[in-house]
Amino acid sequence: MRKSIVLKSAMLLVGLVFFLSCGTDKKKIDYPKTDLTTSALIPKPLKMIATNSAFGLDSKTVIYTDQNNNGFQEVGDFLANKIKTRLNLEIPVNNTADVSVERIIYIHQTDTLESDAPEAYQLYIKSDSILLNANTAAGAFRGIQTLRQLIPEQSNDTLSEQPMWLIPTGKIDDAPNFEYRGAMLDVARHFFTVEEVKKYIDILAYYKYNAFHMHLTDDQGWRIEIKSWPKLTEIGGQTEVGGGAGGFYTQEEFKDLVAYAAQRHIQIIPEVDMPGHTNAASFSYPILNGNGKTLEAYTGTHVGFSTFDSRKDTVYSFLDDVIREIAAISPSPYFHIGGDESHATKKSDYIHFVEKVEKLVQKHGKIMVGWNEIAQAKISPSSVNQFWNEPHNAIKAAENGNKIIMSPAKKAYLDMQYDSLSKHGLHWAAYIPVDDAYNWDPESYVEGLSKASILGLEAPLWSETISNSFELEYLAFPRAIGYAELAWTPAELRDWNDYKKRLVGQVAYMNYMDINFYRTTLVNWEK
Ligand code: TNX
Repeated sequence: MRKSIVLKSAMLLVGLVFFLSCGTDKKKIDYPKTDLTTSALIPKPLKMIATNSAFGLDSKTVIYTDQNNNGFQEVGDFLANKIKTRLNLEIPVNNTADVSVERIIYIHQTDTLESDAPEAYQLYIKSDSILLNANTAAGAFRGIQTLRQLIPEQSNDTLSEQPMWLIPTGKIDDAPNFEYRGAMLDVARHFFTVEEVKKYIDILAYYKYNAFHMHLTDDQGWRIEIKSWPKLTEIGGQTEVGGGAGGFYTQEEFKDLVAYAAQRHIQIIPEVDMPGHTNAASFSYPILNGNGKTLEAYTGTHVGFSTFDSRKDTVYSFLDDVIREIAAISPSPYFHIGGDESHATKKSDYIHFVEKVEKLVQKHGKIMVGWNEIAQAKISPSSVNQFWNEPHNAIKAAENGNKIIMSPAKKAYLDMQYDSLSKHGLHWAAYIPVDDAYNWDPESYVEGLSKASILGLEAPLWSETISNSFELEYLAFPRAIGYAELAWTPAELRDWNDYKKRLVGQVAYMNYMDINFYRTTLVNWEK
């Protein structure tokens, strides 16, 4: 079966190449000299070789993909779609009807790459063809982001009768350093609409992120519909920091977000934060409350005052329902239980709670993820620990066999201000200017933590001080672009001065996407 698919693809390719070489009216184009290795690619690929000519992307270009129901066709469609909206250029996908074809982009499944990482890819860019090889559709998808970044803003209108965008020729061999490359958005402190979330996901995809963690609940709001406990959103969804209207996602809307992300080969990891950070839940259903105090809606920014009653069976019946309903609409293998800053929960209650909730998460077929405090409990080695502030808990978790997601607040928190003049953000962990955000190594940040224990990197964006895309983007960009490189590119290939230049190369995209990025003076944006 497999062999016949490979054979079919190979024959198609041979046919295409033959077809191209037979084109009688094919013009020889005198491409200008290029240098692939100086392209403004972020994350920087593992290996690049320049062959100094160009591929002319124009209306005589077509995309072909494997058509074996393996997701490659969708990747081709995605590329064609982006080319259409960005360049106003219509490129057919897997449609051989048009005989004036002169150049092809062929997106091909192969098992012959140097790397067997699912997201590895290889790009051969020649004058009349681009061959993108990948192990999986996810790899092909990462590869087309590289290709998108290679398409210049301006077309060259002198080389042919129609506009032509020149892509430098050469070879790229690429694979990610970490399998988990995430960003988190807190939609609980302030609500973000489906459209706002989609815009963020779209930008993250361009920089090869593959995980989007949604902090769906906190003291100030509950943002996901739970059909068996409707007051969570009827009451708990109606508040946010500062007294605004809040909001929530229906399960249909959440599924829509999951599908949108999946189309970009990004998984959405849902987080229900507990046993602390639960005022909105307990205010909706007071039976859950464990802090003994009178409940009120909370619209401030303090943490650590709320807790579920970890000794009450009802709490676990409730969580069984919540986790079941979310797990049913969430294809990610992970379910995040929060577990941070439970200052109002007695330590013994906290441990009891985490151990019981881990069982519920597993019962619904998911791997538990929690903030670094969960290492205090006795949890299974398969669970994942997200390091934010306590290295000893990350080390303890690693010793227990847990994988670690690196999110050190002092380096990776997107809600930290750039400096004391920053319009939005907090600074309890640090000020994080754009160079500091880039100049550290997730692999050696926690002494004694080996690479084998690190699942990857995640950049959290807490939303106490931001409430819309404009403010979100001010904090996230350009730093989130740097974190994409820290997660993808190995340390020995990273260099701030080189990165800075490539970051300037992102301005065209950021302007096109209308991203309100922070114009740090550390970077010469004018160049
Ligand atoms: C700490 S980091 C928190 C959040 C806040 C954030 C603000 C973590 C696991 N908990 O509740 O929003 O600081 O920077």
